[in-house]
Amino acid sequence: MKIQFIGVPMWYGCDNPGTEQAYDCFCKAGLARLALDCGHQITGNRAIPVPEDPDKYLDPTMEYLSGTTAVCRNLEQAVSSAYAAGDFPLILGGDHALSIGSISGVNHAIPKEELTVIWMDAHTDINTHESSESHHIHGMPLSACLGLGSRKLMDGFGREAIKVLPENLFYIGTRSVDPAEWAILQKQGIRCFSMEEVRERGINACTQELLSLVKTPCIHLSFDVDFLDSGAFCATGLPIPDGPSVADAHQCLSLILGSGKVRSMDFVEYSPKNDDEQSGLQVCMDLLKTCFTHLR
Ligand SMILES: [Mn+2]
Repeated sequence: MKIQFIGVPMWYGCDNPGTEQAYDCFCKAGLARLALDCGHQITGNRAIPVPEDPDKYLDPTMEYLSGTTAVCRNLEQAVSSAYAAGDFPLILGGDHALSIGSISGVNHAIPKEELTVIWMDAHTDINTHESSESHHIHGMPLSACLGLGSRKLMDGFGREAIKVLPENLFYIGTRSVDPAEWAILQKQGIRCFSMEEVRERGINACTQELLSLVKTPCIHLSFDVDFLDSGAFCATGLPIPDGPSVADAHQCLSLILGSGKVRSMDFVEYSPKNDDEQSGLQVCMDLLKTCFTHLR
């Protein structure tokens, strides 16, 4: 596979500096080498420019709106170009707000009827600007991609106003959901393999059922490191307990990437600031290695 690494050194969506250093850490820890050793080619490796000092309260319901949308527009272009070249864009965050840009970029090549999004995350990131209590945009990317929420996070992004259909969105590992988010999930009929279900049935059975429900030729996989149990991994802004083990994360990633349908991926929310011993970095590099091993 021809892979383009696209770094997104941004923290505006989580309002918590740290995640902007992740891409640099991955590069220095040998990201390119991992991909080459798995037989992939690297056709691009660069970071998206991030504006300095954007206005935090331009819109108080969406903090750092202008900075975040500026980054997402650049990212959209980069992902769209990678797709046009037949390459696999691997988007390395940065915080999870960047998915507005990555999914919008994919939308230039893949219409919503043909795209499935799999969200590996403790959270559902589907608040709107009205339901969010934190006003952090990293909790809103999916409402934006589904065409819910504020026009300011949707207008001008992608080829279609709606980039993902609710029947083509799947969650796994979920365990921290706001009441307003539950209401959206119910109303939209979105299938969520919650941690409760994963604990009961096992990661293998849940991931396999999820893949059996995918009806489209292409998958965008969005992996938030807070998917992992906080006891095993806490190098992120909002670590959440009772999540999957590191072994379960490897298993889940290997099955999804092994499906052969994943055409783009986000890897987000690693924060070196919360990783004094660099043990979290090693977990990230091992997970990325599993991705490269099974990507086809
Ligand atoms: Mn997330």
